[in-house]
Amino acid sequence: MIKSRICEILGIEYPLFQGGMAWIADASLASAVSNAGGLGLISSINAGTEAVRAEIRKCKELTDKPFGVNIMLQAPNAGEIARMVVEEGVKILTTGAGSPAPYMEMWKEAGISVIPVIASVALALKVQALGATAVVAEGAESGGHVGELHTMALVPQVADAVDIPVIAAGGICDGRGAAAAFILGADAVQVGTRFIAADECTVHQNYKDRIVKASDISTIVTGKTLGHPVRSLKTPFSNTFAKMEADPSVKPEEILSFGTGALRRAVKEGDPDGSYMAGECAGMVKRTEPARDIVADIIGGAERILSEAGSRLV
Ligand code: TUI
Repeated sequence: MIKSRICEILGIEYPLFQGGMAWIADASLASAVSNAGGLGLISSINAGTEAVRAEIRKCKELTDKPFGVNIMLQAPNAGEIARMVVEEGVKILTTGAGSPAPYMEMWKEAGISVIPVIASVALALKVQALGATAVVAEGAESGGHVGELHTMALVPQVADAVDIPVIAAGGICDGRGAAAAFILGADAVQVGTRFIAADECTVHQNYKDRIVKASDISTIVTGKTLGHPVRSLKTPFSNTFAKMEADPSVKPEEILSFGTGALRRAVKEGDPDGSYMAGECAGMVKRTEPARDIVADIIGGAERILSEAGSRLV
């Protein structure tokens, strides 16, 4: 099976991260992915700092393999979470939606491997200089908060610019995407959307159903006018959100307050008027299945494709 330098650095079997999806990535999903040989990640976006602490403790019970926490840096409790993960002895962190600079010294002193999610070469270079262990280069095909560049152009430019390992994210869902990412210079891949359909993912069944039913054109990016572009499934919610953005008489605060709590309602209640964040590859997710099968399909598929690539192309 495929391995790369990141496997040795983090003590994982396969170069596959599970995205630390807000409200979605909990101990159940993260431990299942870690037990399958990938890197499971718990999201810091949950019902407060103590709820995240509880997920970390639960994950320690459910797996003896490495796992990490994704810290959403724009959250109001980001500082509190940053200290809590040190108290809990978390050894691997990814960060998203901002620069982790304010916390790097504290985390490095605690011996934590810090892997920021970045969407540009400039931030990749900055975090490398600050001592990041690796970077996740996340293209705008991904779900949730997105940058401007897409995976195909972002990953090779980041791989050329930094010496530390690069984990490719955005639009990767199966062995084909993973093989492509490795060829672009990535040392590993991060997959989010497909893991929403994992049996061990605890989201409401309506969320899973929507992912499995999605097509290639089922997602939309809203929030650009607010400076917070977010990719989600097209729903009555995203439709109204986009209409509010296009209407000059609607104030930004009104739009923000309309969006507040919408992701949590989708994840926990399956609310048809919620926000179903998902990446462009939702259309490729055909079924629910155990996390172990998803890991095996992506890694096994990439290995097969890479070994056959030479003969296919002559
Ligand atoms: O963070 C993500 N994806 C997310 S966070 C999230 S939570 C949320 N909830 C409700 C509404 C909106 C969001 C859902 N999805 N991905 C990692 C990521 N980070 N993508 C892009 C970036 C990024 C962008 C700009 C990282 C750094 C950056 O630069 C900031 C700087 O200071 O230079």
